[in-house]
Amino acid sequence: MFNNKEQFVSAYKRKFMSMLSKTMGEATTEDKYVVLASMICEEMNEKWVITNDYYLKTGARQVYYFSLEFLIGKFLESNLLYLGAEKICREGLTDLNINLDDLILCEPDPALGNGGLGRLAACFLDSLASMGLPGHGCGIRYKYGLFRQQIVDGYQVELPDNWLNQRNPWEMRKPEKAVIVKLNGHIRTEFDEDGNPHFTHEDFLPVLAVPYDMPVMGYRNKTVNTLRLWSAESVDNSFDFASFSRGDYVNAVSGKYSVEAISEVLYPDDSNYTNRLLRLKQQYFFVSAGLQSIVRRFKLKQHDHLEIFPERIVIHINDTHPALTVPELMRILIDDEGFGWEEAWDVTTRTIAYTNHTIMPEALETWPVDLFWELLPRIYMIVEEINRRFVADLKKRYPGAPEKVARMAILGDGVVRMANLAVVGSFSVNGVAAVHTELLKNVVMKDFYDYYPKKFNNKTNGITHRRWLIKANPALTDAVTDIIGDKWIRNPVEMEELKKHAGDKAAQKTIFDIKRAGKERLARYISESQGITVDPDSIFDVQVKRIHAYKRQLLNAMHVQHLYNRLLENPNLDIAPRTFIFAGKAAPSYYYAKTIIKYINELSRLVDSDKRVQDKLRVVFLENYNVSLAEIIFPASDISEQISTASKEASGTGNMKFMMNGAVTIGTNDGANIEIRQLVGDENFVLFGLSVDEVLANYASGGYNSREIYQSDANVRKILDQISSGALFPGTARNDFSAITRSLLDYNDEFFVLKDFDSYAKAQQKINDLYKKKEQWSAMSLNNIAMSGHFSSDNTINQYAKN
Ligand code: 26Q
Repeated sequence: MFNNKEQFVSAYKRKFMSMLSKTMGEATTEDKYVVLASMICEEMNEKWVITNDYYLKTGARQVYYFSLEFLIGKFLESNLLYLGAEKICREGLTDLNINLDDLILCEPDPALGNGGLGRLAACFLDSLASMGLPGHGCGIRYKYGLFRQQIVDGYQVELPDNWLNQRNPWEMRKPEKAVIVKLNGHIRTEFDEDGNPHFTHEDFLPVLAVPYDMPVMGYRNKTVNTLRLWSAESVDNSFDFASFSRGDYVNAVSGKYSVEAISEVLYPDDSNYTNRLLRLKQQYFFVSAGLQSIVRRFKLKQHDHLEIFPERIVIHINDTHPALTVPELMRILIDDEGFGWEEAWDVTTRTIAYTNHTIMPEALETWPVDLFWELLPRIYMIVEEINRRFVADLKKRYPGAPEKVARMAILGDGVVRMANLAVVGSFSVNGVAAVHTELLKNVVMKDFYDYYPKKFNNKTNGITHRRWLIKANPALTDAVTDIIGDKWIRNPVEMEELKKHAGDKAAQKTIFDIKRAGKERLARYISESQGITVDPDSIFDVQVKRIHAYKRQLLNAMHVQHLYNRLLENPNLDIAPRTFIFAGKAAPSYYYAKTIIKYINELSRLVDSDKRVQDKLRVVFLENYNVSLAEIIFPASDISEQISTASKEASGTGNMKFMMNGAVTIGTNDGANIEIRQLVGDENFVLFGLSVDEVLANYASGGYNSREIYQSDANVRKILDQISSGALFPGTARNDFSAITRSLLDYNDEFFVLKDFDSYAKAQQKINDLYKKKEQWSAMSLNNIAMSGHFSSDNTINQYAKN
């Protein structure tokens, strides 16, 4: 469409006129952004159509990634990059007196996910498209994404994320592809002459599911895949005319709102399961809509032989949130397509693959039977039958072990166990890092592993090097290409070549200077957005992720307080100046996590206002961590804090983004940290803390008493006493931090913060010493970058595809 600047300028002017009835002078930045974005969409549309057509013709097996979350990040800049059109656009816009960066900034960042699980889905879509593979996303078009976080007086305050109040040029509404999802009501069973049952769903609440398609562009190739997000609308004729004519307008319209509430807002909890009816509605809503549209398209475009469905379609479920895929596909095959049970079960269990993302048993999803049954009467019947048959098989296999059978059942204790449903109904179950998969097999899902050993497998997570390196860090991208050529862009494992240059002084200097420039950029952002000055010559020590007890932001913060204490005791203490950077959101109902945020902010205030330590210590809590902010943070980080209690973090993916941008990890032997350390070697990773086995042994024996550490470790005692007396934090109510001290002392420190404290402090001391040797540090940094290609999500996707 535009091969040069002049063509672009005239196309832009034309598009501007056809979209907006204003002059350029009257246009807002947002207007100008929407015009450019629409041009990019048109550029993609042709490829989009061709891609779909191509997939149809080849009959390739298509994967649909079902996920309640897609944390995709902004589109404009990455689509320009992927098209290779940034230069022409930037220059053309300059001629029109428009600054491309302003347009990029004004795009809202779609926050349709909470954290790791949602961002993983986005990385996978990026890899699928960039590798030219037929893979699409299916989810919900939330009107409100994850809340925006503000910090007021040190506390987190949540604001709505109304990302659709601007026009969204990246989506295409497809009303002709809408489907009906049925909720509530009851099931009438009739028998035909042969005695076969037929089920009719009566008096249900119809919900219209309308798809909005977003193009997912591959990196400089011909592929454009689809992210299909469903929006809930009331069916036109559900408007209650009877109430309306009685003059009860409000009642007539309120039914509409209760239906539309389904796609209103993303639940802001990650891992802490809440049994909210609306959440279950969301799950069924998008699963049913997605499956109906896939089956419909399959019948229409491909074959009427649904028996070969599994040869052409894989449905991948992102955790148990879409586990209703199992009974819903059964329902469609049996009730709508006339399949018998065995046939339908065979098709279903060859179609679905399940990824587990969490180890903590208390976080496994369950739904109370009464609530489930009332909302989804037909689905409940099917779950009951799946359970009945499964339990019968179990009893045959384990005649003398009723407890085992009861544990493995899908229904029990008055709830539906979604993980059990997902395992039974899928052909593959995977964990997201080697250690996580081992824990699934040997601890959390041991019974199932014994029963279905072949189903279980590992797929270590990955991140797209296109967004997290090429887009986020163009300077480093160019440097890598200068040093080893550009083959790594298509085949990221080839970044390993960099290792040969880790000892090279010139390469070390380049890396150091690029990092320094990244830190300046972040420093500028911090000063502009929060009015805080930080020194880009200090070490940037960064922990950014959701706030959680098991992720142990507390350990990091307590260590900062420890450094503060040491500096007061010895003002000449020889430490390299450090800026501790934190960011992350707490679930709104997670009181403990919110307390941690307040504590970090009070530490920040303490350190900031104390002249004695100002040159050496800084603490910043950055507001509203999201994908866009992450893209600025990773290139600016020296140290990556990956300090979860061993065994708790399934994988982690931030750890990989830091590594790819040259940060050195201080971390526990947990999740993918273990694989990072194996790849880069001991000397390029700073390890501390209990191992998985030690943690598990401690839990098993109750062998750890946190009060003993409090008694025996003077450093720890001092920190905790300062926290509970409130002496250091005059701006804080005295009991503000009691949740912290109680968890550590009264509840025996479930996450081993005190137990690991000493080991952590020593590891931090080691980092301090290493950083002073500038060249050695840069060599470590280079080694980390070199091995990071192994964590490209392209590799993960390759393994999924192979299996
Ligand atoms: C469930 C029910 C009700 C409300 C919310 C939820 C819910 C929502 C999100 C439960 C869990 C999540 C998200 C979990 C998550 O992000 N897990 C992370 O997944 C990453 C990708 O695999 C891993 O790297 C992380 O280790 C894991 O914590």
